[in-house]
Amino acid sequence: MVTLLYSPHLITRRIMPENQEFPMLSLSSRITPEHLFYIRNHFPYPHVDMRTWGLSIEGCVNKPRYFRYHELLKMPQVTLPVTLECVGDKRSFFQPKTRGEQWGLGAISHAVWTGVRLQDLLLAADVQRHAHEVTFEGMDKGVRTDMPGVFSYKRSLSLEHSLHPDTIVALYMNGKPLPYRHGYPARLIVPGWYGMASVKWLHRIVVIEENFQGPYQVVDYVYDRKPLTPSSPEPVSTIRLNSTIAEPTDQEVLAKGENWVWGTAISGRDPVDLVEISTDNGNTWLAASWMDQYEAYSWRRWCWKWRVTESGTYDLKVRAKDTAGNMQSEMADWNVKGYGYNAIQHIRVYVN
Ligand SMILES: Nc1nc2c(c(=O)[nH]1)N[C@H]1C(S)=C(S)[C@@H](COP(=O)(O)O)O[C@H]1N2
Ligand SMILES: [Mo]
Repeated sequence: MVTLLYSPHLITRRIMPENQEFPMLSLSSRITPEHLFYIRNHFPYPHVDMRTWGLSIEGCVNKPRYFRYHELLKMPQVTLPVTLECVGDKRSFFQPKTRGEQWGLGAISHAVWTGVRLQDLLLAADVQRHAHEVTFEGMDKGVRTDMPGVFSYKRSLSLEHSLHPDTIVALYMNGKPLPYRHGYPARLIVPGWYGMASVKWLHRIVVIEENFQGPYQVVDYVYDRKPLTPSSPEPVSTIRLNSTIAEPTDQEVLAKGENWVWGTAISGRDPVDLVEISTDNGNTWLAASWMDQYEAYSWRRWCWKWRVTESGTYDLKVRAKDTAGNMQSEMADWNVKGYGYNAIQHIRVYVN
């Protein structure tokens, strides 16, 4: 059984379990090719045996169901482009440092996902009236350092969100069956939310009457800002407004003349409608151009032609604005687990 796949094209942040990020420098197409798509695992890869695999729908339902893979493939399919971003993306930029994988810029990637609406599966199981949440269990499991026991990777969503037409059980990524590392044979895709919601190697869906209290729901993936006085911390949900310079990279040396600055912008809330670049450490800003159309749930590439006539040291910054008037800020929203870093990115380049 393969337990480690280890792509040489990615930047490794942890070997076991395997955690690797997309090198933002390799951004060329809007869609991230499979071999460059970031990988975020809590546990070793699970063993998947397709002779016995099925997706069960249980709990507060009148008709418990068990869908075999070929049955899911035959159901009506929807296709959605969705950017996945780990909420730990850019964690290494937090000051003071926080624990966890020290992700740089690339715990984020974009793919086109095809699969079955979760709604269709839940309707087929006939959800009972008193249902409140839906839990999603992956086949991977392991131990934690903070509590005894063996845990599956398991998350929940509200019933309402589970019935949203864009919440899907994906079977394909970029037109091919889901790669094993990305959750084959089936994974949840929760568009607009940070990646932890999109449970890979999905095999059991349980409809429940209460609030799910598993550790990947209430211990991890909450913005914990006051470790000493925990006042019901806010759960992580949608992707925050963010923008990233893919090229040039920090500390790079450029030649005088025309240089392209380019990268991505994203928000899981209101659409991003402006990206601005500064080459003087934030004193003046100029609008970048879009390389991609707006598409819901998707990052958008931008570019900016920089004509540099004088050699020297330049402090470049990028910031995004959304249609609701929000703008990225200079200060990161520091929290204990290092989640949701979206402060304005700052790089230094040297022009010779
Ligand atoms: N079963 C399972 N699903 C999971 C995880 C996991 O460890 N196990 N990690 C989650 C997290 S934190 C992220 S960011 C995304 C990463 O998806 P990817 O590895 O396909 O990029 O998967 C989510 N789904
Ligand atoms: Mo994540």
